[in-house]
Amino acid sequence: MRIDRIELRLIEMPLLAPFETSFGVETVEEHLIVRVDGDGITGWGECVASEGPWYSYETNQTAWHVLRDFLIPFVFENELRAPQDFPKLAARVRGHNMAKAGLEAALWDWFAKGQEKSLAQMFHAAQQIERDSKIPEKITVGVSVGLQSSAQELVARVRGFLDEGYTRIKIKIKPGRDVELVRALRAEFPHIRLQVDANSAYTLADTDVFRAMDDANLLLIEQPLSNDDIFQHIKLQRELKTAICLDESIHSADDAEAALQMGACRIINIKPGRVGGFTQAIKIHDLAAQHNAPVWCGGMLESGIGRAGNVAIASLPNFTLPGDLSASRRYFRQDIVEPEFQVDTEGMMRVPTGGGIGVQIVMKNLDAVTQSSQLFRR
Ligand code: OSB
Ligand code: MG
Repeated sequence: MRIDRIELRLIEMPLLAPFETSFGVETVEEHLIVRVDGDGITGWGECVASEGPWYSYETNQTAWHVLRDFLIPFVFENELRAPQDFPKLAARVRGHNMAKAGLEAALWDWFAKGQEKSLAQMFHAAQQIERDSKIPEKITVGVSVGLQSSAQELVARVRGFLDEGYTRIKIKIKPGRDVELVRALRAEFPHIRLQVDANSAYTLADTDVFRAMDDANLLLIEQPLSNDDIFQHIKLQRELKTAICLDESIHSADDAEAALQMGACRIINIKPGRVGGFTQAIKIHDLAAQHNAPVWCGGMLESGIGRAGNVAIASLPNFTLPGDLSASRRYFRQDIVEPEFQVDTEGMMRVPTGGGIGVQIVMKNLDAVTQSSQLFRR
């Protein structure tokens, strides 16, 4: 069992519609694809850093540098017996969780294919709670809707997604475009599962904004205050009935424990990329279960490669809230995997059952979106 070739690609996939958040607008999704080869098996992973350091400090350029100069050599200089061996080696690198997670994902796929198991089977075997839990055939998924030009436009967009079958809607908010949007949606759709995501755009001085939406029956308020903050979220959560959910602030199971134990949030958004990979994501899932805190899987507008891993991890038992896992068509004209991810009329998505990520890479589509690539050998 030995990996002797690793390839990095920078890909650019145009989004069907611009995605606007409190930190900016994206029109093209730029990610890194990691391919590992050895023993006749190929593993694939996606690194969810972006073109700019807006959501986190990582960019595709920092991820490429950290992968090329540090993380890829770790794989060539050591014998890995399981995917969980990689984060132990990678721990020597401080931070750069997205770079780590992209390579770890490719290793999980490679090991899973070697054992003829699906990623969902691998993750269920690795978790510590409910070891005998069954892998669901399908999971309930949601859609994350970016800021629109007006409240009416947002209502129309949301109606479209509800008509497609989605049963949980998340909207992005930013100062000046918040309570009004929640009110407009509640007037049209009083009973839908609705939540908001601020992407760190507010301060404690804005507490009244959140009080004003506290009676709107929201599932949660995601990352209202500063990225990396725990302390101020404790103060805000004390003022609200609605659960706070942390995204940007949680980089590890230790962060999750601090936040849950001290009451900074009641729910955690798990993004494998943000926490350094599936190994750490499973630890957070287990820890949250011990705290009776629900988790759900966040998204980074992934291609089908990253989406496959997210869907597999979202099949674990404590992922009790629908994730930001939408159909390939919600993002892109054409995905780079086959079959594409689809959502049925009940708002559910199938969990792949094939080996590893359980979807095939469409090489001509991948080649068409590749901007640059580099090959590394043991
Ligand atoms: O905060 O959850 C977020 C996309 C890019 C960066 C941050 C976030 C998001 C999303 C998109 O909300 C979710 C998806 O992939 O559909
Ligand atoms: Mg978020």
